[in-house]
Amino acid sequence: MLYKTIVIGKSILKGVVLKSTGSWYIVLSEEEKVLECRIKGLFRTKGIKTTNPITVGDKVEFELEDDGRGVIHVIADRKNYIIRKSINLSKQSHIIAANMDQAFLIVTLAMPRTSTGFIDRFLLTAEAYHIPVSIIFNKIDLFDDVEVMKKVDDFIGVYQQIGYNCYKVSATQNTGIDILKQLTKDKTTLISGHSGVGKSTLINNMDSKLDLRVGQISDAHNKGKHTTTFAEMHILSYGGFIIDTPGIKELGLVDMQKEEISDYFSEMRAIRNNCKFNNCLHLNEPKCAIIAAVEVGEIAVSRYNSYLGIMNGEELEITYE
Ligand SMILES: Nc1nc2c(ncn2[C@@H]2O[C@H](COP(=O)(O)OP(=O)(O)O)[C@@H](O)[C@H]2O)c(=O)[nH]1
Ligand SMILES: [Mg+2]
Ligand SMILES: [Zn+2]
Repeated sequence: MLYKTIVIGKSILKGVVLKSTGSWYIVLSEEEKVLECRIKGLFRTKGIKTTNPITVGDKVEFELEDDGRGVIHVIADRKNYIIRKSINLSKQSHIIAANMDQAFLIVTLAMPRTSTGFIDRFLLTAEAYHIPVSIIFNKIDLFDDVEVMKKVDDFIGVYQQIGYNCYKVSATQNTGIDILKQLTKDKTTLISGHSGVGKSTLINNMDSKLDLRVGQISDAHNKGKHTTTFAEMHILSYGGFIIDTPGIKELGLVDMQKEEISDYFSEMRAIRNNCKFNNCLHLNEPKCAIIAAVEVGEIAVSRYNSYLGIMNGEELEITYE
């Protein structure tokens, strides 16, 4: 009698990466099990040198090993991703997260103050990656004075006017949290913003099942203490995912030409065809529609200054972190 060796094919499972801990990845399988996985083979991201082959939000296929852990062998094409430039000279980028439906930029106008330069760079990056952004102004409880609130509203008005949805919230007073729950339900949402703006506090309030570590702001320098180091995707108990990011110093732009930059400022994109020269960089060219719009107040001076800063290749100075 002939015996054949029967190899039982291991079943292929699908899941999404919740967290990376260096060589291990925490994956949520379609069966809603949280598993540890490692990778097999080389994975490269086209066009950029990255320090991490797999990122939070990646959709993967894996096989289960006998010890109950998985081996990832396929990463699905990414719908989008967002990167952070490396701080050293290796020119490598770190992919922060992939496959987002939207991003929330959490902004505070005090404790710590988020600069327009930072906001505008974030918006530019998100535009370039086609990620819709809502701007969440947190800590509005700090502005109980009518005069001060008027300044806050003027600031917000700049972004509303150019088409960004803006929300005023207070994580500590539970103001505006319900709308954030509605917006995030059944979506994958990247939460970004400097350390100390209240990202973790907000996420904890949106879903009481979550218990993220909340840092402290040191009174001495209004400094946001760095308590989160890696991006992590949290499962919302009411449906959807939240990606909490470390305090991002600056998002990296991949391969953006100077001529393209005004395309990612939505209010500039709308009128740039009215410039006299079709290769106008809107710096000091004659009959530039964008400079004219800044002069009559149709484009905010702060936005144009951010544009100039980016065109001049200025590194954004962030005084906290
Ligand atoms: N006044 C005020 N403080 C807040 C609010 N949200 C968060 N904080 C405080 O800001 C600090 C930083 O919060 P955290 O959630 O750790 O910020 P993260 O670094 O962005 O995650 C903590 O001391 C929070 O209690 C808010 O709406 N109002
Ligand atoms: Mg945090
Ligand atoms: Zn122009």
